[in-house]
Amino acid sequence: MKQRGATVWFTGLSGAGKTTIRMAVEKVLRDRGLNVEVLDGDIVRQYLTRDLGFSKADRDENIRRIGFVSHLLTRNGVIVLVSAISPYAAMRQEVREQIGDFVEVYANAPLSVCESRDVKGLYKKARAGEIKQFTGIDDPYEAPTNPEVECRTDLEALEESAAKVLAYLESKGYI
Ligand code: GGZ
Repeated sequence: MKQRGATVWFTGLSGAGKTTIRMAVEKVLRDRGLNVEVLDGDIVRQYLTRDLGFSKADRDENIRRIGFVSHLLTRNGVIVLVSAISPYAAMRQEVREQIGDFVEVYANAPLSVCESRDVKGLYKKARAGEIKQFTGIDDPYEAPTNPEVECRTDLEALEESAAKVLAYLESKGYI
């Protein structure tokens, strides 16, 4: 039987754990032999959306392109794992409607925690004014109000977060 596709869309602040959970989920899905593809914001921005910056218009365009590719893959039976800050609720809604089989995962950690992790030193630069329009510092993040899965990455272990996502996908028959 042909695999049923879905897009699992990880949204959240920089450093909230989107990519980390995505990688844990990805490993399980690949181990099960499923068709998986990954669209990760910082990689996509080196290729598909290389021309874009971080204004609202550019972020919207970034999400629109990621959404379009996700739509094509999803309808061909791929499990697509997207991680992008995707700060605007209206754009997330737009891609949700386009894709249909859409699972929103909110990687939720307080800004103070994301900032203290500061894996790439970007928050420090944003606070120093060296990076402008940094999400959570001087640019908005509209938190999901009704995500399919919410992972409190400051409170729960990575395994717990990944298990929640997998359990949801199983409950819907995607995997
Ligand atoms: C937010 C920025 C910015 C600004 C560079 N604001 O944690 P990271 O480093 O690896 O991931 C972030 C990535 C954000 O790209 P997205 O495509 O996910 O953003 S959006 O969905 O809003 O289009 C961060 C880095 O790029 N980065 N400048 N100003 N994050």
